[in-house]
Amino acid sequence: MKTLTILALSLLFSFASVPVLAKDAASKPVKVFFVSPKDGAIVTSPVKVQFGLEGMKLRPAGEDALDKTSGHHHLIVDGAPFAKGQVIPKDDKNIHFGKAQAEAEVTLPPGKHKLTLQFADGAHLSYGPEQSATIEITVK
Ligand SMILES: [Cu+2]
Repeated sequence: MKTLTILALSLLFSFASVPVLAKDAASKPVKVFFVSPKDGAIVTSPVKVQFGLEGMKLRPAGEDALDKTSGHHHLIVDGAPFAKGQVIPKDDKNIHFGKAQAEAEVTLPPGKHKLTLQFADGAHLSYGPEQSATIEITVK
């Protein structure tokens, strides 16, 4: 009888946990990365840059500024990732892709450059270094 009760309870718990498990499986861990160019690549300007994203939704800036499951890409030229919650400035070195673009052509002077891809929310607040990627390329 005791065994049956335990069996019934474990069955109950396994069913109860199904929706939670299904939800976890659906939400992939967040990954921000460069599809191209590859780290260390030697390229010519303008450089075609392709942005990779997993576990977050790509969405135009301002659409839902408070949503923390979506955002847009930022390309930081010769800089560093922004701390979580920091507003990403908008200038020649901090390029926003507020139309939810997943690629861009970037004009860069010859030499070595550090490119950082930084994901941020609809209000341009950085999701922090854990949602960024940095590569070094050489422009011929
Ligand atoms: Cu932005």
